[in-house]
Amino acid sequence: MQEKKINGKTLRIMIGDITERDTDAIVNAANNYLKHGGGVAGAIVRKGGQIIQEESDRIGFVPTGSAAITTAGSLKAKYIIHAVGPKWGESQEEEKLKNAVLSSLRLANDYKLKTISFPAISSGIYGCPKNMVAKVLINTAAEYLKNYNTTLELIEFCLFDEESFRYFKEEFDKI
Ligand code: AR6
Repeated sequence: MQEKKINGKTLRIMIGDITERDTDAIVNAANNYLKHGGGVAGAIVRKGGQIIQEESDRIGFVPTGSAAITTAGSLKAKYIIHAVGPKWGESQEEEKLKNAVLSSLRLANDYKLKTISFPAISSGIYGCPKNMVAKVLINTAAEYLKNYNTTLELIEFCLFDEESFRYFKEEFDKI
């Protein structure tokens, strides 16, 4: 685990299973229809319960680059923030990814949350290059902490594998 202070707030990178995190919110790497089948989305619903899918179904469509919020069922987190990142090859991937992160952070602030944990959105089934995802996620979070007065005290990136962690660490070290 590695941490940095930005504007008195904490930016953290770590390796772990995001479904185990006890942050106020965990972010899900969702699709436009919030149909949580595979990847981190599938793991969140399998562990947290069908209530997460039922609440998601009531929300319906979420545009790419946006986010929506549900409760977290039986997970330790209080909320799931469902962020929709781009699929690699659909155009303007970096901008959409940045917007998905910013939408998630704004939702967390609206709900007055203090802690949030993100996975490497779009870098699994959606096929975006891990170095691009690391750069956009780390820089968006760092700029947000620097420039906005937010209720958030901790933004964490919970990476599933060593390779993803290395890409995030490379960007984290540049901050
Ligand atoms: N904890 C942390 N990270 C995880 C976990 C976990 N438990 N499980 C996987 N990852 P993906 P996407 C990592 O495919 O690319 C779903 O079907 C994984 O190693 O979950 O945005 C959705 O419903 C990778 O680095 O999300 C969408 O249809 C990262 O999480 C689609 O996949 C993201 O991988 C979204 O694809």
